[in-house]
Amino acid sequence: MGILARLRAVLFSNQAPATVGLYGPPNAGKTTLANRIAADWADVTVGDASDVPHETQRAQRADGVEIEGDDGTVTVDVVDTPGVATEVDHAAFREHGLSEADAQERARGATRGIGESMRVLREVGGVIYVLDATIDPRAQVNDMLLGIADDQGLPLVLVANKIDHADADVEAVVDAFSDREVVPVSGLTGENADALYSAIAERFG
Ligand SMILES: Nc1nc2c(ncn2[C@@H]2O[C@H](COP(=O)(O)OP(=O)(O)OP(=O)(O)O)[C@@H](O)[C@H]2O)c(=O)[nH]1
Ligand SMILES: [Mg+2]
Repeated sequence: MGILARLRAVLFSNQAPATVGLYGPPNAGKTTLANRIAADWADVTVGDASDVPHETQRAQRADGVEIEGDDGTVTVDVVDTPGVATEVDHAAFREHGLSEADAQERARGATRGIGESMRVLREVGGVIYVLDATIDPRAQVNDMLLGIADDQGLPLVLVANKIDHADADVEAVVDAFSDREVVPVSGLTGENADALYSAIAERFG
């Protein structure tokens, strides 16, 4: 740790940790990534992941997670949030084998979850924005959420997730958000997690 970082750590050691929210569209891998961060640094689990979208329907958290990067350490409260979508189509859940009643219920929970994510966005001190690098990043929901985060002046780490996947196209994410630094990772395998931890420590420290 450099001398400034050490001085800052001593001066602000009693300060409450920043709350950092994982945000993004459904199925981007937020919970998987939150679990990896929490397992690597706090030996805890945050929540359940699923290939059925809108699995997370309430914000869930791991508090006081101390994360070490190349140039410093930061302690953050990590909040995994429900995936945000501009539309919730209950019929899509039927394609995952859910009954009509279960699909309706999941759609209601997903919609409540989006409301919860938007409420929590007003309370966080920083955002880890998670994109699935296997799908086109130019979606309305990304512009909407990134715009709100920018308007609030929130420090943000933009993640291109699922780089272990054969269909991952990190360049498409870099092209779509050329004014931002993109951190490619795999929450599933942990590939490039060190770069993410350095970005977190730098951005939220
Ligand atoms: N190949 C690959 N799959 C991943 C990765 N991260 C997550 N997944 C898969 O993507 C699916 C969605 O993962 P979740 O972690 O539940 O995604 P989420 O963003 O929390 O989804 P919601 O809670 O629905 O918003 C699951 O099938 C995960 O196993 C990754 O880095 N690589
Ligand atoms: Mg989730």
